[in-house]
Amino acid sequence: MEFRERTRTALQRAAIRSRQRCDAPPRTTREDLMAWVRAHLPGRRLVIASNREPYSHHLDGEAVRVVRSAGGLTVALDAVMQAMSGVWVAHGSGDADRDVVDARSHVPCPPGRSTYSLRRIWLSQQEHDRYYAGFANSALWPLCHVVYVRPRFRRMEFESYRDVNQRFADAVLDEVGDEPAVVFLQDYHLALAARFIKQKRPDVQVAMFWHIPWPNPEIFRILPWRTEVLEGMLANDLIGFHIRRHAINFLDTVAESLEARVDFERLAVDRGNQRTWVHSFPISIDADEIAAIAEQPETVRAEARLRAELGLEDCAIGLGVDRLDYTKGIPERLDAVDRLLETHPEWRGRFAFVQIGVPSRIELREYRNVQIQVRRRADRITGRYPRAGGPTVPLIERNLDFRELVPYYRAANLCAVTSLHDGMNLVAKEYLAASTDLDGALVLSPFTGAARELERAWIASPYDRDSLAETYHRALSEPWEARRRRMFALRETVMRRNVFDWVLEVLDALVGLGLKTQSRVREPGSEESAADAAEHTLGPSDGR
Ligand code: GDG
Repeated sequence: MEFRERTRTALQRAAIRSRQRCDAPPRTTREDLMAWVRAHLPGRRLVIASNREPYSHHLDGEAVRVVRSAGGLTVALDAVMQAMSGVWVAHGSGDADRDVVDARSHVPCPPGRSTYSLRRIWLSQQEHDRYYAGFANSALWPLCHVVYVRPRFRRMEFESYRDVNQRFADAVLDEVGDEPAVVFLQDYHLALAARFIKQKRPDVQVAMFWHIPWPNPEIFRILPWRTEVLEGMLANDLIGFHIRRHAINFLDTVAESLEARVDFERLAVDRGNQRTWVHSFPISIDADEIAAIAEQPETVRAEARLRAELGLEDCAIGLGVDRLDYTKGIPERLDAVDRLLETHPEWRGRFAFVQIGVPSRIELREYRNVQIQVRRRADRITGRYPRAGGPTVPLIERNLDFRELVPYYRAANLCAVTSLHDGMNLVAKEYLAASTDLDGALVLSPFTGAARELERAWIASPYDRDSLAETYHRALSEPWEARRRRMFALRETVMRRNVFDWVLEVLDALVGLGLKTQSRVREPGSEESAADAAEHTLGPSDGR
């Protein structure tokens, strides 16, 4: 490219960047969220529970190293906890986790600042195998994702899941004491916890967010313990899903499985004494932070370095970033790369597809199979369509630090998110946030929650190899002006609503809906015992 042309493009891109920053309406900042929490939840304990801990401790020779769990969700919840000085209950999974806790398994967080407490739950290997690898990831995960991996239902795994949920609930109750409290449960690992919490403390407000899809009732019906799982979930005051379709699927499932009044207008379930609101809150990311990282000089340098290392200087770059999970459609994505190079020889030697595949749940056979399939395809494509600079499909099979990941987002001319089914998919949003120069293209599966918001992405089904390959070609060939307009619109969506908005919306709904819901449970310690209250909660519908 000529010098003048390059300068013109650089100036144009700088202008776009500043315009996009100024035009975007104000969104919630970390400080706004902290202020909101202090103003709206005063005097209440806030307890968050999730399987994964926000910080883990690891042995590093003689020393202990703290690792912050990656991802926007942890960042946002970390900010809420800091504002509230609350307690985060999670499974202690680091090999030095036990060495740093006090007698009650507490460790102050964040490291060095100590504004809240992390309470660790200890699981034996057998509990972990049965609760986590077993019922959560071999039954609920495939059941909810509908990707034709047969769920495995084993009674002892479900029983262990129930026991571990009880342990989480006990830890939450212990932290809450006799105080008024708000509890926010994360994900499909904790479907039964709300019920155990409410049995003892019916007055505590409990919300749960289900980060993965919810299937239709026909599919959910095969779960042998469906009634117990649904009853457990309906002990929550609020259940959040990413998209309305999953909320409706959940309501349909309840309507078909239990005696309950399901209100499709208000999106709520009444059962005994309990009302559960079932709403959608699409999660997002800390887009400003990611955009800022993408613009830092060290990120720009890292991008140049990775181009040189992988021999990508004169090459269009495709990118995939995922945990190696069968729901993410990685073999399907690579098969379409193969087809692209077969049907469009002009891309041979001029296109490389970098796949970052973080090993995940490796104790399960299905996950090891994904790894094998992906490696085979990467080798096959590189063998068939070799490239002078390096492999045609470089495969990076390790967990990168987030700052190492952003240069890949920056470098990619195309990012392929081809999930067979996905609650949301944050990679799609992170790629857009990091593409500050608007020089990119997002190819997105219609089976992701993200596709509901990102309608101007290149939507293509991972089940249709030919059309996915053709979509890669069209996305890579789109003229710059059209490409820029498309990316501008997509990026605007991501910049408008961030992960702090998401947390605030969930907590605000919990507080607000609590005001709307007629109180039918008594305060603890009143005449009605906790056991009575629990019976109301679980009893048959009173026909309202
Ligand atoms: C569930 C739902 C929903 C990936 N590689 C590396 C790395 N990552 C980070 C990405 C991104 C996250 O992992 C993956 O995002 P997904 O949205 O695909 O997440 P799932 O793990 O499937 O999670 C999903 C999500 O919950 C949130 O509600 O969107 O639908 O399945 O943030 O950046 N991060 C780092 N190094 C890597 O190598 N640091």
